[in-house]
Amino acid sequence: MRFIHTSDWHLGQYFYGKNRANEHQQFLNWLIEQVQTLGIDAIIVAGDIFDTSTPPSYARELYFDFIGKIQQMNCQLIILAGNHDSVAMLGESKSLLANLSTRVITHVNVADENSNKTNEQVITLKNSNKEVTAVVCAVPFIRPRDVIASKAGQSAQDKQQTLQSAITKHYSELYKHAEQVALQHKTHENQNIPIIATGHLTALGVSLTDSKSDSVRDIYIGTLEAFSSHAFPPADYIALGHIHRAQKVGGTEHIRYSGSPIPLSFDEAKQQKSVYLVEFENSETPKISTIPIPCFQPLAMIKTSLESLVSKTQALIDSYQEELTSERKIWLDIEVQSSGYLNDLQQRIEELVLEYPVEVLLVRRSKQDRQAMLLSQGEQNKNSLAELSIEDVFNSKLAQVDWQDEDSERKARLGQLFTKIAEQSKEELTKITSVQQVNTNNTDNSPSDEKPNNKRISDESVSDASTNGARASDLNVSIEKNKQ
Ligand SMILES: [Mn+2]
Repeated sequence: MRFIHTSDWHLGQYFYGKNRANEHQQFLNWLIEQVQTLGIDAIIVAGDIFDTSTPPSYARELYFDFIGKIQQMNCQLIILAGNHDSVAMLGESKSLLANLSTRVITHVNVADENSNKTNEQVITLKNSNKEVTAVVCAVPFIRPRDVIASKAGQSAQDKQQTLQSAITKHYSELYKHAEQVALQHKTHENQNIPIIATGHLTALGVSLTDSKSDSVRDIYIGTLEAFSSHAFPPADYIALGHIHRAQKVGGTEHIRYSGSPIPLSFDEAKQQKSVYLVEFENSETPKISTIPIPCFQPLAMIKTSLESLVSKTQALIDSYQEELTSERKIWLDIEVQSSGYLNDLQQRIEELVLEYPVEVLLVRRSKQDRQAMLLSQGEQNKNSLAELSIEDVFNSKLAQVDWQDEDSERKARLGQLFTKIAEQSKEELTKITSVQQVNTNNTDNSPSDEKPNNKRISDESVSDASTNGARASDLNVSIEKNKQ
């Protein structure tokens, strides 16, 4: 019995204005080749099949095409939902796919002693003679509400404890069930039917850099940061997903993250992506090997000053073993140091590397640069806060955040919401001012020479509002620009 463990495909990922369709297509073709050449009986995908809950059509097409091809090869497929997947979206084709040797598990069903509810998550893998060769405890991403009823007044630590025990309990019940199934299918005394478990979570022992990678979204915020690997049942292999760098967990051999097949953020650029080939012969200890996945799209990060950008780009290209062409360019994330306050930074950089087989996807200022810029802005602002519009102030607050490209929508929305609130407040203010003015006019018995004074106040507020309005629309324009 041999199966491939993979996870975190993130089909449909939108990446700084690019999509990953080409890379994903090549990966899936490659995976089909492995199934063919290595005689694979099953593939386990441990969550995050899609990048979002509403993946684009091309991503769904990749998924269904792949399933169609795999099914023709007598290979079973187990698909687990991850935290990025939508239970509803993955679930809608579940019954259809069950007819194509594909089992899709979207959410956990907490065991009810009197029902067979856990059955769905206990899956048997069979060989071509229809004999059971392994039993899988198929556990997808566990949403806390699926396993625990939240209790009011619980401290964060209590909640963490409750969730840890609820997940442990779920695994242990499934495992017991799997043991029974394995026993039932034993054809002779010495046969060992291995039990495999899956999961989509952060296990204790995963490095902080891996769990805080740009593309790994936090799960269980504030409740359970990491699941203790000792709490897993004694399965013969545990196929995990969620962390994008391939690794063994907690000093064990048999608990592993396969990692994602393609780098999903620039901080994963240097990782050799792979899948695991897990083989059970007649022993309970599997033989595990790493199958490296070819790089379908090179990504790189360059930290540089504007002056050494060209030489660093050249060095990067020189270090590149494979052929780069106008079709095959390196996607770049450039972090610029000491670039002053250039507004046209992105444009300058693009002009500098125009001749090279690279494509600049992301330009960032170094942290020190951003801080220095804010400091000097702060100095200027100290003297002139009175001259700033509220939009200027909000804008400088936005500038303090290290926005990634995928945040651009959020940033734009924040800007829009702020503008809306600001407009509303200004309207309120104008109303109050005019009411005050009317009141003053009505009750005012003062000589007429003081009237212009009132008028002056009201004019000021009107002209202020229009100036601010103009600046607010500037803000929108600059946000729109950032969106590109
Ligand atoms: Mn993921």
